[in-house]
Amino acid sequence: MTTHPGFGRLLWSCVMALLAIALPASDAHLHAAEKSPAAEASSVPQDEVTSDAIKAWQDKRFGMFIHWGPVALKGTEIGWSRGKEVPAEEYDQLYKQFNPTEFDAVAWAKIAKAAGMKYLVLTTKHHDGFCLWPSKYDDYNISATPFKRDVVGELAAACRAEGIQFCAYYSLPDWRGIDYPLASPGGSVKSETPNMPRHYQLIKDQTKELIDNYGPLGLMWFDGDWEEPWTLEYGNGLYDYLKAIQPDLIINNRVSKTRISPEEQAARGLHIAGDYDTPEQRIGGFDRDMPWETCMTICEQWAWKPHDHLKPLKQCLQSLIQTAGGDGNFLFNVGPMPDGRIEPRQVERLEEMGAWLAKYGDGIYATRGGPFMPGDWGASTCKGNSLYLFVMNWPDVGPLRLPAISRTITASKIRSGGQAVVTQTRDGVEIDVPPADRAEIATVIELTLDGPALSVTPVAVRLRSGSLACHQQATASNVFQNESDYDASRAFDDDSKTRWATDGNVHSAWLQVDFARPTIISQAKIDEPEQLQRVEKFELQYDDGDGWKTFHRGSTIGPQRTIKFAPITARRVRLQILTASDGPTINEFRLFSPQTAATSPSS
Ligand code: FHN
Repeated sequence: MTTHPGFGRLLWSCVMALLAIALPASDAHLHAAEKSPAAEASSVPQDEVTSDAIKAWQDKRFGMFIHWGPVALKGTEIGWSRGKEVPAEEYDQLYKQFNPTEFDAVAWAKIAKAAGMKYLVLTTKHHDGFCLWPSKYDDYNISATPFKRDVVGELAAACRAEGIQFCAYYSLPDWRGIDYPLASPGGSVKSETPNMPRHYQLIKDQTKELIDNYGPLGLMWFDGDWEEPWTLEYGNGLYDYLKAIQPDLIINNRVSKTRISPEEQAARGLHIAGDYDTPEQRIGGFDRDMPWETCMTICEQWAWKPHDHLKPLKQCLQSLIQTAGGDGNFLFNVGPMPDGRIEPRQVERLEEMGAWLAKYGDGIYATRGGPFMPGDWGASTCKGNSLYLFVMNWPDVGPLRLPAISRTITASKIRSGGQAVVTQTRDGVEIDVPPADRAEIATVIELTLDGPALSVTPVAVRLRSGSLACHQQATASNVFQNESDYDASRAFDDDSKTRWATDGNVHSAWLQVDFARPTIISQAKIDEPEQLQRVEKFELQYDDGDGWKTFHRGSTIGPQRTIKFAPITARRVRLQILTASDGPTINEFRLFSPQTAATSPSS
């Protein structure tokens, strides 16, 4: 390569600029959006084409995300490590060493298929500007590497052969760009030759090139909309431009401007283009109206990182189940290595997910979320007259109690082995499974209703623990910055996602509950966050009106600690933390009567 890759594009930009001057305005945009034959031929309204495509995509439920590029040679984050862990000049030369000789597109497609993934999104171009295909609009691409082969083309073909829908991720920012105004995350470094209109034209040219050469694509996954140079007008215009080229192309909301609040959008009467929402590294909220997809990394980093933390199978599958239960798709990311292989341990994790889906995938694919909304308890999905329950946590005592539903349960079966007793009354649905039959990842129970399960109104599920302390008056010696989000009541709300917390450098504290009347208890269950275990020595004390008396002494607590003791009668009970390594914090402090304790599964 005799010229710096960017030089070619600079030259092209100058040529284009001259043409724009020389040609009448009508021809200035040589790639202006012509009505594609598909669009011309289609008599079906665009909205209908889009909604049919989205329905088919939602049925797929589970996809593979791939973040890959020359940065794999450094094992640092794609885009974001440029100019940080890796000096920009060095980062931009990595392509000269990029030679993933082990790259095997068929193997990647087969790995996705074995995992139960039905579509695949590849970072064809990330924020660093490198293109994994031989783009004629930018010579900073795969053909300039020793590897030379068209990664996008090979993977698109392999996906089609395996029945996996091929999709493209494309970054709107190009921090290496000649024309894109920002040359680093957030723009602390600026381009010396900014020209956003020309960059916008490059985006249109390259996305059309991806569709023309590798399409029809399942979806375009745009990213980077949050940066200032990208405007709502650019985004909405790009959406319309691409829909005219491929009407059934699904386009995510990051094509436009996602970080304008709904209130501002309404106040300004803004239209934000995009066919679905994209919550990232978190499970989206239950929503059957706006299609959405959670994207999440199987490790911690999007691009490959040596010895990165790999998520446990339970977390991987429960994230998928909770997402489907919320009516969302789950796009799960792998970062291939510099030699072109996907890390064997990541492949193994995906195979384990595929094995689970082989058994229970009928409760995930082509389902809709609900009607029992996801929560601590688990999640549910529905399809036809079937309602699938994925129970992940059980009450401390007694059966799982679900709210009443409008349809009648005509049959039930436990899919994950063992016995289940399902009882429906006008007050609700009780699910009783012996502790020995409760599955580690999710106990799967299929209910058959007397009509379409989708017709049942979605309802939230509160996992009631049976704790006598639940929602009783709570106080504490210290609360983190006196914030109500962390006050004493959070340890008595039956919600393990909230917690009581104290200020930093607090090394002793108490957490107290007042039953308002003398109450008999014989078991406590204390849940200290696994990642925040700070208690080193504690006591359980009760006040029967005659001062505080200690009835249990311990050292560490940890997650889901169960403590049994001879029945005591008390009006107030407290956890007296005598020593802690730092500000103690407790998710839940539950107290049970001898009756409920007798049936509580041993934890
Ligand atoms: O900056 C990117 C990031 O590198 C990654 O591609 C994720 C994937 O959704 N999107 C952006 C961060 O929101």
